[in-house]
Amino acid sequence: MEAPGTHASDPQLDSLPAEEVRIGLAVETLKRAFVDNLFYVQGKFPLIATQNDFYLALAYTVRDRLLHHWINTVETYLKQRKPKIVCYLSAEFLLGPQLGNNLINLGIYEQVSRAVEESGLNLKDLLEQEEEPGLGNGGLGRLAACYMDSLSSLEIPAIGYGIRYEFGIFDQEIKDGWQVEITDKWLRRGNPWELPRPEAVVEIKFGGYTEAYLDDRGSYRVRWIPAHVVNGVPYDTPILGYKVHTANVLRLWKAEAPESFDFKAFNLGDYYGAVNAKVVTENITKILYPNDETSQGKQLRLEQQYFFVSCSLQDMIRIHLRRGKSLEEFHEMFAVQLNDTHPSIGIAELMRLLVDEHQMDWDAAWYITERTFAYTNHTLLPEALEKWAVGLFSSLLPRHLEIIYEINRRFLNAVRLKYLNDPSRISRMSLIDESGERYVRMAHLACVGSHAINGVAKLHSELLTETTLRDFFELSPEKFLNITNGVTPRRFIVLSNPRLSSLVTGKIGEGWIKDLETLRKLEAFAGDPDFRSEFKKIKQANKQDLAFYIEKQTSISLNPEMLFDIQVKRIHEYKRQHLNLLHIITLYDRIKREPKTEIVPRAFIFGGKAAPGYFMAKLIIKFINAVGEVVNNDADVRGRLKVVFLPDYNVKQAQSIYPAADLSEQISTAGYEASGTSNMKFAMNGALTIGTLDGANVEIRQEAGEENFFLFGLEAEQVLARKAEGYHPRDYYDSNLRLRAVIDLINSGLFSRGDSTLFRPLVDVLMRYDPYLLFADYQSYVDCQDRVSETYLDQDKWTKMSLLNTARMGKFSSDRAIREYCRGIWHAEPVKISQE
Ligand code: NBG
Repeated sequence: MEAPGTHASDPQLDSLPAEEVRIGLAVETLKRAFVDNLFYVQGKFPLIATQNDFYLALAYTVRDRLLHHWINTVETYLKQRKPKIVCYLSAEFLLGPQLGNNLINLGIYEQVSRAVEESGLNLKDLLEQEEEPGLGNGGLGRLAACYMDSLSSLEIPAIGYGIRYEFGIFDQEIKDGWQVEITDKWLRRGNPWELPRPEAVVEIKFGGYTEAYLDDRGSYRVRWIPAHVVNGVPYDTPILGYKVHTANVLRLWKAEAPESFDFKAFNLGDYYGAVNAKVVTENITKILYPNDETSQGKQLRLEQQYFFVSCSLQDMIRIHLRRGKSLEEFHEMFAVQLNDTHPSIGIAELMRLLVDEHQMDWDAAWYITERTFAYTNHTLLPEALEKWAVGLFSSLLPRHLEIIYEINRRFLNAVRLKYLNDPSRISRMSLIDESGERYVRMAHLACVGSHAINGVAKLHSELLTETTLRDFFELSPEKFLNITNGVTPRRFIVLSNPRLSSLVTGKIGEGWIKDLETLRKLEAFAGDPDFRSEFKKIKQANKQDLAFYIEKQTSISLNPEMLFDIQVKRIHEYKRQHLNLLHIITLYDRIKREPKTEIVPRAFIFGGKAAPGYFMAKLIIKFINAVGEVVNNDADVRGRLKVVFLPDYNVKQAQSIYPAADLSEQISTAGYEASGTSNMKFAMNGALTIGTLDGANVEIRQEAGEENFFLFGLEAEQVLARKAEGYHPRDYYDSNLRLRAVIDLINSGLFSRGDSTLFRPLVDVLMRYDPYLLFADYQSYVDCQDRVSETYLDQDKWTKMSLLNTARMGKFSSDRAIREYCRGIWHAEPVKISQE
């Protein structure tokens, strides 16, 4: 590699004003800034710099260009005392790599690429260096990140509040077909995108007890005497909107032990004790819980939730008072969105801050609290609904428990007034579950303390009002609404699929990037064979790239002519990766019975992490790899089927997977997937969907047109009916020869080197209970897959369908979703940030 030629003393550039080096966007200026940063920030010069040094130098160069937007933004919000600020509270923000996205949003991808090239380096290589902040599990955390992008792009004043986990979601390795979890040390080499703000530290209390007292005016008050105190230090990451001057902030909190904390122990000679206490305190923000859609009631998790929520609310109050406002107006200046129940303790915390710390009356405080919060529900799965044992709650947050009891007392009185003589409703709706050991029900707290409650896709929102939150819907139907999820086209089309982006922009201009509905204009070209052939070439090129990457990672080679059939998402029984496997084994069985049979060559690509404690999910990963080992190496198959498990699925990988997919697997049992968001990203990039009528699939199919979607399986209502009438999976095994053959092959040990017990747990669950109705949907799925293969034979038809999918996915931009939140819940308006 050639080393960059210039550094701080290039005579040609010496005349640049200092400020210009920090903000200028010309290629020459960027080159100068790049070497400057290498020298002054990294303390390196080109000859001894590593690729990572170059990456960091470039990241700082880009950050410089973000900073003045950011400072202008903050200044504008502070000066104009008016604009309402949206605060998005989320325990997870799955940001993905920052550099590429910032280049896109700044509109300087091309210049920077040239500047880097002229410095003898390659931008792609530098982008590869970035460790992504994996501060989320899956869809919920990624949604929060997409929403931050849209908030800034739409120029809505916003702050994202969350946790700065030292270790994000684990890295996944595969050993002998099994998942192995490796600590994600994403901060190891520094994080150039964040700025610590130690001056904005806040104090968070834990444990202890409460005591009543009379204040100066003789009023009854409560004071919380904590057992210990933790400091919350904010780390800020600027989130720039697409080609606007708005840069909102993502403020993530880190727990630190207060200085004074260890003094006493230290003076007594207990050096170890003093340091240990510090370690324990700082554990709060050490690690992200790697469970998706389950809640375990672990103390540290409640500590994390309370910690970041209290930090954030105290921060909001500080900002509010600094803007010269009174607390009575708090709800007019802040809209706080609860991303699932994880931050719902905020309702009790805001009450505590207003009543205990700011001496407000209960009723006035409640009025403000209810109008401040809104709650998004992301799941109907009962195992995901958070509840905390009352004992744990009271030892950690004694004052909050009192407040929750008081909220509950008043709430249940209102329920009693409305529904006379309905005690079972009272116990169903109570914030406290008293059916056995007593628990605080966080979803109930969220419903009672919010003025708006939304689900994340039409079907999901309907099911919420009919099942999980039915009582709350009956009590206050006006609170409920649907806001279907969306994803950002900046990251998931412009950055991920540059070939498609330039084809589209060449045809219809670049307006689609900010107004995705204009992709509809592409429909006019669906009949144009030249355009179709361009479109198809792009898919092929993307498939070639992915095949190259897969071969590097797994040594499995894929022919890009094969149908790329992809399922990437967390591994979960309800998502039914194993239904996909049953289909693969069905095809394999066909070939083995009749090796000459005609078959459309397919590459089945899987990716996704399993929660470390979720045995079935881990067994599914092993199963995928085991089937791959047999199928990929069987001479009869002649390479026509390939099965790949791509380890360590994350945002970076996702960006090269979506553009290369022919077929998107969205095959959850109807009624179980709240929305899904990968379904949107695949379809935007021209993948056809095979799916059930679940989550947002319903709306994707509506938009794409029924004829451009492969539908199979029972509908949500039928699933419930089938369960109610008594479901017997074994009947399907007995009556369906193909299914039986598949199950028998698994049981024979064919995929487990003769060990007929390895996959028993999976098969047993299917044969006995099959809670996610794989057997009931099996035939419909296989038949539908046959239609997929047949359609793929007609490449021209396939390309047309694919193109129409891209053209019709405008609805699923996160910009649309954010506009709906602004209009329907937050009542927030855009604020223009000027360049200066
Ligand atoms: C997930 C749902 C997905 C949905 C995302 C984002 C949780 C609790 N829920 O279907 O399973 O797309 O949230 O809304 O992670």
